[in-house]
Amino acid sequence: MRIAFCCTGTAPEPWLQGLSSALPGAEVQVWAPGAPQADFAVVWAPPQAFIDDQPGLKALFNIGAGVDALLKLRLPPGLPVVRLDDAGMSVQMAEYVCHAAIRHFREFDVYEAESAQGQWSFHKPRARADFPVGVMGLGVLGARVAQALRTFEFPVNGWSRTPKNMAGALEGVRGFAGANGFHDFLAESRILVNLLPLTADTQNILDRNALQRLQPGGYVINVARGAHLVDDDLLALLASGHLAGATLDVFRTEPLPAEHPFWGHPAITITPHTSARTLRDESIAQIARKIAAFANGQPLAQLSGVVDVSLGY
Ligand code: NDP
Ligand code: OXD
Repeated sequence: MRIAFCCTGTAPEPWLQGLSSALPGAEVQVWAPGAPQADFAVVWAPPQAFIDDQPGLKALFNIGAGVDALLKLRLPPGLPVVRLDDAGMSVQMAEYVCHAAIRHFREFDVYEAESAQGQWSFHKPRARADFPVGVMGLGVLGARVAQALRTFEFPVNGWSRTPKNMAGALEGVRGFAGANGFHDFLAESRILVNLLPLTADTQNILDRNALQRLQPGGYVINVARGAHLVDDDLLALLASGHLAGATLDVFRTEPLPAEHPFWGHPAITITPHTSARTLRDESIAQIARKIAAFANGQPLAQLSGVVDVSLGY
C-alpha cells in the first residue's frame, strides 16, 4: 500500500516515521509532482496540483478537524474525505474555552491589569446566572466544550443544524437547532462560543445582525474559523458598548497582519490559532487505524469522521 503525505506547513519526517511504524508494509512518502500513484493520502491544505496528480486515491485523510481548505479544491466526485475525530483536540478546546469564559466572567483580565499597576482592589462577585454561554456547533468539539462549561455551573445553550437529544453528554444544556432556532439561541446567550465548521451556510455568520442579538455586555469566543466573523461588525459593537470583549484564536488572514485593528485592542485577546492543536501521535494512531480498517474491507461509512462533502463538514 502506498501513502502520499502532502501537508502544507508541517514537518514531514516524524509523520512519515509514525505512519510507517503504525502501518508496517506501507510505503509512506512525501508527495512531489509525478510521484507514483498512492492509495491513500494524508493531507493538510494540499495544492490542487496534488489532487490532479493523484487520480487513483481511495481516500483523503485530513490532519485537522476542519476541512474547509480541502473542500475548496476540485476533488474527484465520490472521493471519501476523512477528518480528525477529536484525536486529543476536544480536551484542549474545553480548556481554552473554559479559560476564556472564566477569565471574563471572574474579571481575571481586570485583576491582571490592576495588579500590574500595583493595585489591590476587589470587585463585587458577578452572578453566574447572568452569564449564559451559547455554544454554536454541538459536534465533537462543541459538545465537549458545552459539557465542560456545565461542570462550572454556567447556564449553557447549544445550537446545531439538526436537533439533538440533550440527554447523556449534553445533560443540562438547552438545545436550539436550525435557522429557526438561531435568534432565540442568541437572545438567551451572553458569552458566545463559535465551534461551527466553515461552510457556505456559516460563512460571516457572526455579523452585526447576529452579534447585536446577544445579551448586553456580550462576549465572543471564536475558535472555529476567521471567516465566520465579520471583523468590522465586532469592532463596531465593541465601540458601541453592546459587546464587552472577545477572545479570538482564528482570523481571516493568518498570521493576523500587523496592521489589523484587533492587535492592541483593549477588549480583544488574541491567540495564534492554538486553541486545539493537532497532536501528532494521537492523529497518526487514528489515521493508521482507519486506513488499516478500510484496507481490510471495512466500509468507510462505518468509521468516524467521514465528511459529508455536500454539507461541507
Ligand atoms: P463537527 O463536524 O463534529 O461538528 C460541527 C457542528 O456544527 C455540528 O453540531 C453541526 O450540526 C453544526 N453545524 C454545522 N453547520 C451548521 C449550521 N449551518 N447551523 C447550525 N449548526 C451547524 O466538527 P468539530 O466539532 O470536530 O469541529 C468544529 C470546527 O472547529 C472545525 O470545523 C474547525 O473549523 C474548528 N477547529 C478549530 C481548531 C482551532 O485550533 N482553532 C481546531 C479544531 C477544529 P449537526 O450536529 O446538526 O450536524
Ligand atoms: C483544525 C484546526 O481544523 O487546526 O483541526 O483548525
